[in-house]
Amino acid sequence: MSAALPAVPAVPALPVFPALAAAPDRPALRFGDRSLTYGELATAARALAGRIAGAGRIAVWATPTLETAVGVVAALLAGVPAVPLNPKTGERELSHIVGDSTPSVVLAAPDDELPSVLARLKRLDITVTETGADAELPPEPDDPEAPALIVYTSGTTGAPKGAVLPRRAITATLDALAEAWAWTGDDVLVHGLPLFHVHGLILGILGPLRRGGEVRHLGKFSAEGVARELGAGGTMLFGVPTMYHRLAEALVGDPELTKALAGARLLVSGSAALPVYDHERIAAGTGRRVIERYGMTETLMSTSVPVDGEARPGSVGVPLRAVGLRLVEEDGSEITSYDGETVGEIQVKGPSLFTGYLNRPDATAAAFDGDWFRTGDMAVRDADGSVRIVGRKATDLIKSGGYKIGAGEIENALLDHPGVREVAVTGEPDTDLGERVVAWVVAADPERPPSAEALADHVAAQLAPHKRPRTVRYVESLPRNDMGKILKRALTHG
Ligand code: MCA
Ligand code: AMP
Repeated sequence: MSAALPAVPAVPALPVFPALAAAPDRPALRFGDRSLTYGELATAARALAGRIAGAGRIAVWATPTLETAVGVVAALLAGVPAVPLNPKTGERELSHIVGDSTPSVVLAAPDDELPSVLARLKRLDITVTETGADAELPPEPDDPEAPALIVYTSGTTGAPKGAVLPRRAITATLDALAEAWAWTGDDVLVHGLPLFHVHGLILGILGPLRRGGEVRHLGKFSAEGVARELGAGGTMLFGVPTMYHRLAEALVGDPELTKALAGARLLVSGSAALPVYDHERIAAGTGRRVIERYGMTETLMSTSVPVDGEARPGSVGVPLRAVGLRLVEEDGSEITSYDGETVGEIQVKGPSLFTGYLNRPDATAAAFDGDWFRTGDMAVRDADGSVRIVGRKATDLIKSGGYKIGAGEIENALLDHPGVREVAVTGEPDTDLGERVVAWVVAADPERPPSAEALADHVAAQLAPHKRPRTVRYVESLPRNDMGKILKRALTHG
C-alpha cells in the first residue's frame, strides 16, 4: 500500500460496532435531511435492542431510511437474526419469505403501511429519536458463528433461499475490504442502493458504521444526488453498473458531476460486470477509474482491485484477505495456470462465507465441494493473479440492474396468469440494466393475448417490480427437445 494512504486501524472481529460507543459526536448516518450522530444512533439502537432481545428472528421492513439502519444495528446488538424485507416484494414472494424464516416481530418505521401478509406478526415501530436511555451498551453476543442476517437470494428454479450470514462473515468481509481500500473512519460513503441486499446494507451501511465513518444515503439513486453529496465531502461511492452507466450518460455537459466524481477517493462498482464502454467513458470524462469488486450474497466479498492497484476494465481484482479462491474445470480438477485463457468455475472458501441456506440442507450440500463454495461464475486468471469473470454456468440466472433473478420463479408466476398457457423466460443484453428480463409467451387465447403491461404488473405484484418482464414476445409454441424440455437457446438464437 502506498505511504500516502491512511492506515487502517486493526479492529478485533467482535464487537461488530466498536465505533458506536467511541465517538458520540461524529456523524454516522444521513438520509436526505435526517441524520444521526454515533451517540444518537447508539441510544436509538440500544433502546430498540432492549425491546427485541430474545425475539427469535425479526423481520425489518427495509425502506431506504434511517429506521432500517437503526433496526438492523439494534438486531446485531441484541444478537437477534434479522431478515431484511424488500418493501416492494409482492404477495407470493413475501408469503414465502415470512413462512420460511418465521420471524416473530416485524420492525418498521411508524408511518409505514404493511401488507396484509405481515398482519399476523407483532409489529414494533422503530424510533430513531430515543432519549434518556443509559450510556452503557449491552454486551454484544460474543459467538462469531451466531446468525446475524438472513438475506433472500434467487436461484435458477423455485422460490428464493435465505442465506444465513453469521457475525464473523460480516466482520471478516468488512475488514478485508477496509484493508484493500484503505477504508477508515474518515471516509464519507455516498450510495443510493436498496437496503435489503448485501451490497447496500452490509457494505453500504454496516461497513461505514464498523469503521466509524459516515454514510450519506440518497434515498433514491440519481446523478444529481451523487454530484451533490460527493461534491460536499463524500469520499467514496458504491454502485451497481447500471448506476455507473447512468453517471457516464449524465457526465456529458455536467461539470458539477464531473468534478464530484474526479474528486472522490474511491469509486466502486459491483453486483454485476461493469461494461468496458462505461468504464472507459467515466475514465475519459473524469480521469478516475472505477474499481470493481466481486462477491455474492452467500460468500460476501471475494475479490477486489486494491485501492492502489490497476483498475483494468473486466478485472475484478485479486482475492481479499483470508479468502481462498480457485478455478475448477468441469471434471473437478483445479486450474493452476494464470494464463488469462483457461476458463473454470470460481470456488471460494474462508470466514466471509455463509453457514447455509435456511431450512434447505439439500441446497446447502449441493452448493459446496467440501469447504469450497461453488459460485457458478466462470472466470480466467491473468498472469498477476487477478480474476476476470467471463460468464455464468447457469443460463437461467439473470442479473438485471444488479439484482439476481431466477428465470424459474418468473415462469412460475406467469403460469399463474389466466392468459398464459406456456412461458419461457430468458435474459437479453441491455445497455442500461446489463440484462433485461424477456418473457416468451404462448397465450391461452392467441386471439386475445394478455398485454405486456398486464404481465409485468402481475409479476411485480406477485414477486417484485424488478423481476417484471421488460419485453414480452408472443409465440405460437415453444421449441422443445424430445424430452419436452424447452430449448431456450433456440429462442434466443432465433
Ligand atoms: C415500474 N415500476 C413498477 C412497475 N413498473 N412498479 C410496479 N409495477 C410495475 N409494473 C416502478 C419500480 O418499482 C420503480 O419504483 C420505478 O417504477 C422504476 O422502475 P425501474 O425502471 O425498474 O427502476 P430503475 O430506476 O430503473 O432501477 C435501476 C436501479 C435498480 C436503481 C439501478 O435496479 C437498483 O437499485 N439496483 C440495485 C440492485 C442491488 O442492490 N443489487 C445488489 C444485490 P421506484 O422508483 O419507486 O423504486 S447483492 C449482490 O449482488 C452481491 C452481494 C454483490 O456483489 O453486491
Ligand atoms: P447475488 O446473488 O445477488 O448476491 O449476486 C451475486 C452474483 O453477482 C455473482 O455470482 C456474480 O455473478 C455477480 N457479480 C457480483 N459482482 C460482480 C462483478 N464485479 N463482476 C461481475 N459479476 C459480479
